[in-house]
Amino acid sequence: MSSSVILVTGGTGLVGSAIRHIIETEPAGSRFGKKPGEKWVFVSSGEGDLRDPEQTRKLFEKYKPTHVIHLAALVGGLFKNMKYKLTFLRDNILINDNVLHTSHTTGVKKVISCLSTCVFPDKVTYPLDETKIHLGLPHESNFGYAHAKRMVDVQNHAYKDQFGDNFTSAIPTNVFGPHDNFDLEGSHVIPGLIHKCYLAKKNGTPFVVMGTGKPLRQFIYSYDLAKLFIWQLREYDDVEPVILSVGEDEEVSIKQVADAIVKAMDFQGEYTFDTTKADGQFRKPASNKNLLSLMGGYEFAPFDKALDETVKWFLANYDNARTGLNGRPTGH
Ligand code: NAP
Ligand code: GFB
Repeated sequence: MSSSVILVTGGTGLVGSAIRHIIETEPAGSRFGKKPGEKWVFVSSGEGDLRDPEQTRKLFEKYKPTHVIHLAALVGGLFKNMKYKLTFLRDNILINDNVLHTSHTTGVKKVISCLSTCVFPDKVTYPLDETKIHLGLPHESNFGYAHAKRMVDVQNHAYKDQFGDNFTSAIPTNVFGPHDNFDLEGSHVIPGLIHKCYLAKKNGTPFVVMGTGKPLRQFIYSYDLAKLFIWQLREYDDVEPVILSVGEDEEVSIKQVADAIVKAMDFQGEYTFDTTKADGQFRKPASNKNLLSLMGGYEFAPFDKALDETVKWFLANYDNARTGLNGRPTGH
């Protein structure tokens, strides 16, 4: 990719910040490091609301990207998804259509969009693999977000079919790491529980986990996901999506996650489960066999070590993090 401009939409979020960290810290010229002639641009919604076609056009005119890693989205945990299904559907459809169509009209050489394992059907044989995206309805709790994300795979195939555009996508599992959204209501489980455990320790109140603690999830550390996106940008040119995930054998229960957070926070207080709250989808086990065969293998960070680093980052950056308690916006 001699002289190229890589635009990362959603460049200020959990995943975008991780890609920036890897590109800025990995040895230049290495597999995941910055290559000569590459200019990386990380943008926030402050530089352009991608729900608006005109603002999207202006952003592309300003940076003239040759490649796009499209991460920008309305993102949230189970409880926010359950509450705002239409907003998750419409905002993400608008953002994705504007980014893909502007990439097409401005001749972008490659776009990688970001889906999520919650796009897969809720009732299908496990493990989930890339061939099963459209084989049934997604889980009720997040059908708005899931259908908007599935549509990206349909759009990619249509742009490829009619115009030959090199638009593809990635399907990460649940992600965690520094710069996450730690808002108590809208966040995902790991940042939500880290924040709740922090407040329980600080205020001497019980640490309350939502639901039964039985659901199972796979969690990928944001810095690992960042490297996989850089690999996909440089070494993968197929329209078919790729699951970017730790292995199926890395599934953990929400209770195991909460136990690990209690340990990482050295919390000694009362620790309970509020079983009146929703569990959401019981599990969504995704296979990373395709990824590992394409990449020739990859060593993921151990979960406990990555969780410790995330807790340390949160404690060190509490005043400026997206906690929902300090005026920093935690999502649209
Ligand atoms: P995040 O931390 O909430 O960051 C979202 C990013 O998108 C921010 O940079 C935000 O800009 C930008 N954005 C939001 N609405 C926008 C708009 N209308 N116009 C322009 N920019 C907008 O999200 P994330 O967790 O990094 O997610 C990144 C991608 O990964 C998303 O596509 C998400 O669906 C996908 N994903 C996430 C997970 C997960 O567990 N987090 C799992 C699977 C897939 P501001 O900083 O200005 O708000
Ligand atoms: O991470 P999470 O919100 O997303 O929730 P999903 C995972 C599980 O954690 C659920 C439990 O079983 C929750 O009941 N949980 C326990 C909590 N305590 C908490 C808490 O304090 N906050 C949260 N958020 N959960 C999302 C989809 O599903 O996965 C999104 O809705 C997206 O669209 C995301 O795909 C990656 O894994 O259930």
